Amino acid sequence: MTRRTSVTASSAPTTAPTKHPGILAWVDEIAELTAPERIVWCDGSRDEWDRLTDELVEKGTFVRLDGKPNSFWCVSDPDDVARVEDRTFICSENASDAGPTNNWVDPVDMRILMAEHYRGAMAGRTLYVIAFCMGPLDAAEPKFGVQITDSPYVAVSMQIMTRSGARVWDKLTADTEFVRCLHSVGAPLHEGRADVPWPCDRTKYIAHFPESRTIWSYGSGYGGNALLGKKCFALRIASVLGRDEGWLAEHMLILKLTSPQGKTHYVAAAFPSSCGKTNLAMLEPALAGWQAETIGDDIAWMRFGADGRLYAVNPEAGFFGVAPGTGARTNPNAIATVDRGNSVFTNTALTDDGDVWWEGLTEQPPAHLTDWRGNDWTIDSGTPAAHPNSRYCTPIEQCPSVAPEWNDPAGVPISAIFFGGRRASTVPLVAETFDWAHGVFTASVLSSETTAAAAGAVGVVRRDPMAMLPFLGYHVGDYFAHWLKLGAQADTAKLPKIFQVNWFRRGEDGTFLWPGFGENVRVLKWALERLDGTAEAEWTPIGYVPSADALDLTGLDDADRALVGQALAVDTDEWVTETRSIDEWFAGIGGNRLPEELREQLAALKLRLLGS
Ligand code: GTP
Ligand code: SPV
Ligand code: MN
Repeated sequence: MTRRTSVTASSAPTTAPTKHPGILAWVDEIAELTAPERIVWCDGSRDEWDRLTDELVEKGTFVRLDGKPNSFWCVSDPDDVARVEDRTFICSENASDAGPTNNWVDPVDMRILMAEHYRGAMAGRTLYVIAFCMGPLDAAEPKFGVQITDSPYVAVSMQIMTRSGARVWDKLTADTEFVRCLHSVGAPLHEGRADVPWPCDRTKYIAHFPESRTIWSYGSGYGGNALLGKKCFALRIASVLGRDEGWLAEHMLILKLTSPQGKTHYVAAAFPSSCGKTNLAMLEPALAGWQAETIGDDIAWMRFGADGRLYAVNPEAGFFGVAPGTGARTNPNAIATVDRGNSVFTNTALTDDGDVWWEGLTEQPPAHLTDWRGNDWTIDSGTPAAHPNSRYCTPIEQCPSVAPEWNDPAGVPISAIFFGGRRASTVPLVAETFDWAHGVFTASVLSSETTAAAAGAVGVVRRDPMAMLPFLGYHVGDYFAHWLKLGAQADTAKLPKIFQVNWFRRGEDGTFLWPGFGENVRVLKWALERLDGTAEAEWTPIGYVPSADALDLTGLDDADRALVGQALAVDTDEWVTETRSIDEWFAGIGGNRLPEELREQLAALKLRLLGS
């Protein structure tokens, strides 16, 4: 085992910037277990960023880009490109609290199992200690985390994605509560062993201990598995905090919309991974006079305010966005954000002049690229140059469409919530649910085709309730009950209206029926007009859909216009088939934890379908 020392050749801070006894004891304990060569306490400074990125370049993990200031390209191990849902565990004390949608292992067994993997795992490496805060630092009750990691890639990415460093250390008093986030790539550098650009282990565990607010991640360096503030803390652990404290942690974007008349609304939208949140959050409206501003693109924490309205904050400080499909036409705000630099690109392609490229960035690829596997690439290669789940990591403050209130600790009041997925058939472009309970039902049966954001098959339809299937920290039936209860306690008139959307319905030729992206503002406009009671709608068994000419199609291409009717259609036969699959989904949740109200909602839907 390599000896641990507190001396280092670099200028990295090796003395603890905190007197928090819990943090000091925990770091000692983990260092004892994992045996790193040195410990570095991260201060979140520009000096630290420069030191770490220089080290990553020297190691061959990062390539400094010529095309963007202070930006880096890297490729992962080809087997470490996405979240690993089958290796993700909710280790609640009782198996039944993890529910039927999560993998469960007894917490004591898991600790023993993982401790064996962690033993000596950081040999030859640096243990970084990162203090971070999810949400605004001046929130009434800021939510802190401390991540231990042996990955400088993670340390750099956490600087972008969270509020971290000295400003957080300064806030941690001796008794501040924090979520313990332990991460190792699981690749010890024993004496004489050479490092690789992307160390990781074939065996991976992403484990959550909800009762002790602890996360143990082992074996992967990929975003959602390794940047523990994100899905592990801000969704899985936070959903448990929200259950206990009466709020919601959701896989949602937050968007500010201002009409040509100057009326502002904030909306939230939940779509499964790689189904359009970032793009809607940065939308460039196709309708003249509308303004869209970004508050968050992936996670929303929502609680009812003293005035009875539901307020949302973005707990993150950066975007970890899907690169493919992002171009000047589809998402100019994302392109402008990364063009300002200070960004990390993972598993995209590299151009010969030192910039990044991915499918959809430009219509024509450059003549020659280095692909995400590090190989020469030309159009004749027959494989994608960028991995379909390649990502950019970039600060939210650089986004030209960022709303000034993105960092407001009070959050923003939500007028409408949209739930959507990728469905080639059945689900119409938009439908307004009848009320909160029907909206919760609709969200509880949300479904989508799987994407490259998680390892495994792509394109398989599955239920993804509230777009939270992979991110729930507790029993899905209890989660539905929590949603219903919050609505029942609230003032009905102040509850957000709930809508279902589908940008991904396809025609018989297999192409999308709706142009999407900036054109989605037409759907948002109709929804906001429904709040004011000014837009026409038709009753269908699944909710209200826009009447023939209620969607504003001004300026829409004739070819697209011709398909809107098909995109909006609600087909009774398709929905009857859908209810059979919903039957199976509900049956799998188990009778005693599925709220009766949702069972009644399903029965009511079946009756409406029978009568239509
Ligand atoms: P995560 O970061 O994985 O949670 O994903 P996300 O929900 O933020 O998805 P994102 O906005 O990154 O979109 C994923 C993919 O869907 C990208 O390739 C987009 O180009 C594509 N996409 C987004 N919005 C639309 C749309 O309105 N229509 C179509 N056809 N594609 C879209
Ligand atoms: C997702 O998969 O939903 C993401 C990317 O937003 S990750 O942070 O890796 O989970
Ligand atoms: Mn996501």
